[in-house]
Amino acid sequence: MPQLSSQKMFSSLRATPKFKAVLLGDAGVGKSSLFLRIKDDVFDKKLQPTVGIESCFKSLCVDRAEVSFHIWDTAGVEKFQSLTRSYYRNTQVVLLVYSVHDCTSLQRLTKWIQDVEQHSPNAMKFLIGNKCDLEKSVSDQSANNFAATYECADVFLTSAKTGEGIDKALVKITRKLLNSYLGPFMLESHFACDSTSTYEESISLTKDTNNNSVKERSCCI
Ligand SMILES: Nc1nc2c(ncn2[C@@H]2O[C@H](COP(=O)(O)OP(=O)(O)OP(=O)(O)O)[C@@H](O)[C@H]2O)c(=O)[nH]1
Ligand SMILES: [Mg+2]
Repeated sequence: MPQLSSQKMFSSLRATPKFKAVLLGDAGVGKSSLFLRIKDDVFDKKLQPTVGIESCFKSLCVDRAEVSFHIWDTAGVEKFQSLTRSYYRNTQVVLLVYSVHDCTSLQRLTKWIQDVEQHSPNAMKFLIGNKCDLEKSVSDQSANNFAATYECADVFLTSAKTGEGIDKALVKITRKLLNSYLGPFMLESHFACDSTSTYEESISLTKDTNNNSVKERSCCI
């Protein structure tokens, strides 16, 4: 892999990192409700099951670093699974959602994980136990064991209904991504959100498991 010149490097460092994130999980676990909470900060208790796929952009400023997410909400029903697969390409973040109120929804995530490993093996996986406002049928221990077995980078409990845990999860996910893709030095030195700067350029970050550095620049999404 050729080294980036310092000028190119600086230019890259000034750009807003863009991450593609996909919400996956069984029907009814609350993917669209999380999507809606993240997008518009609302909860619609009459939300219809997702047909097909939908996306939105979300910008975040975490530790003075500006980051943009392109988030994809997918349908949980089996018949859309092949359509969902076609959206895995270039995904850096997979949000595996189960309902803490429904223990089968955790186990059923394995079928999504198989797909992810096949179509987007470098994506960073996060486990999200949604509906934490309801009575828990899945213990934290089971969720943690599942996360360890399937190499999820972290586990979060959220409620799309109340909003609990969502901001915290997004912040932690962003930190993990920036550290993994860019490394702490680049993060501290160059990604400060600065109202006088413009961030028009976008870069794509390909995870480099060897040295945690930017591996290549290309169009992300
Ligand atoms: N109590 C509670 N209910 C929730 C929460 N999130 C979603 N729901 C409810 O769960 C049901 C399913 O939510 P959706 O967001 O449509 O689930 P989904 O995962 O997108 O389902 P599909 O689109 O069919 O894959 C709806 O009745 C929501 O109101 C939550 O955090 N707490
Ligand atoms: Mg949905």
